Amino acid sequence: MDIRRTFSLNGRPAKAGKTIYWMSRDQRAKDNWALIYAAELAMAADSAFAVLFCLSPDFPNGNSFHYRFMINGLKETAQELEALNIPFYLLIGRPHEKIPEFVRQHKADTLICDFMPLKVPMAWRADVAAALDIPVIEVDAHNVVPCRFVSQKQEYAARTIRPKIHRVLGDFLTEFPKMQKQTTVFSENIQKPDWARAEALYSYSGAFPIVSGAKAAMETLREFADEKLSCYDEKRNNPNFDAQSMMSPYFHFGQVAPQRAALDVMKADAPDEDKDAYIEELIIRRELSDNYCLYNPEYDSIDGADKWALKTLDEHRNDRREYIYPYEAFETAQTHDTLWNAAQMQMRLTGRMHGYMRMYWAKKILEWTESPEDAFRYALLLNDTYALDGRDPNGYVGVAWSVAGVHDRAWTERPVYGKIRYMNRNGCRSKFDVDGYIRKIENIKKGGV
Ligand code: FO1
Repeated sequence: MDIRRTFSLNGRPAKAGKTIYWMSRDQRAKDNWALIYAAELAMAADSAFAVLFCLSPDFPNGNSFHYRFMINGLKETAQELEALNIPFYLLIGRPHEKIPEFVRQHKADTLICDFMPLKVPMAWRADVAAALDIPVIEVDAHNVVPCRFVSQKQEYAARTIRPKIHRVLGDFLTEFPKMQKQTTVFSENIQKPDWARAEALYSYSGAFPIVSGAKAAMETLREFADEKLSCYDEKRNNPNFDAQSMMSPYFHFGQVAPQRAALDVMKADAPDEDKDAYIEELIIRRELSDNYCLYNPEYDSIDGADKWALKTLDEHRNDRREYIYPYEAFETAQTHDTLWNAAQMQMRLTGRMHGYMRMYWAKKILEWTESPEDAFRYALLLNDTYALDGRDPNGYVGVAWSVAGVHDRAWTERPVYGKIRYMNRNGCRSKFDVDGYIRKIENIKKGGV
């Protein structure tokens, strides 16, 4: 495994020997660089390795819908690992309370964790690293080009990070080694995960819009690469074609590696412009989001935006708003705009919203709230609460781009928006059949297909 993916969280270099991989963001057995590295460190010392997952109650804005989707996927991963004789332990509680004790009890020589540049997961990792006197090594198993390696500062826009990624893409966009069955024994008594207890913590009786787990993720990827990729570039902005890969919830829970998607898309039988358009979204845009969250401590607030954007929004703070809605009106899709309401209903009913509609949806919140600060908070909370792929760097950057021009440029000045890029219903009409989209969501609402 390329050690440029690794970063020591407590200054101690990795040590071959008994290894534990604390799985968190990348919740899969296949194509997982953190797991691959744990195996390498163990095998280098003829020792053993195991995986542990800590089910923590305090993931920001996580609710039972998200937790149960995640647990369903974890059960499948645990089975895959056990089939490879790799023990999977499920701890329930806060990571800094549970993990150091577990690691000491099993006398591990190194703890591996994966990379997630959000404040709470980063704090979990920092606390655990500080509590242990063995190496705690972070492996970026999510980005094709490791986030800490590709740039050591906040990048201004896609155009500034793109060359840095493309320069080394060949080094990192490689095939994954296949996990071998483990022959050494990690521990005599492996307590099985208590899934019943885990599920009892998050009661949810609703349906899931998509099936959770690595198998379903790979099927969705194959279907996308075989059937939808070849109209991706032309149709990706049209919410009536779900050409947009339905992969984002699977990426968020790490049930498939974005790198696997890139490899499969490159091999697919489709025109180059469709492949390039998808790779741009998948690698450049997604890795730009991790870069923003890693290097901008205010990624979750409008204050993280660029000065030009904050200035222009401030200058238009007192412009008359034609409509002003409280959070609840947005949450229950009760605005005057049937298109906006359809987008919000799509997110509530299916846990996802089409990429193009997300931009329109967030920009209208800017237009129909008292202040840009309210707009930012409302959009983020709605996305984190209802989107299956919420609570993710991509979600934070999506809101920051739409409401506060992050990674975007200044546009013609206008009321309320100032120089923030404007979008309106006519713009949507020019892109797709708005009435068809509204009907489609109405149909889902009535319990139709
Ligand atoms: N990751 C965990 O390691 N433990 C959790 O309990 C946990 C809950 C959770 C709930 C909602 C959600 O969207 C994600 C959640 N995650 C959890 C994973 C999360 O996606 C992050 O990628 C990782 O926590 C980052 O380390």
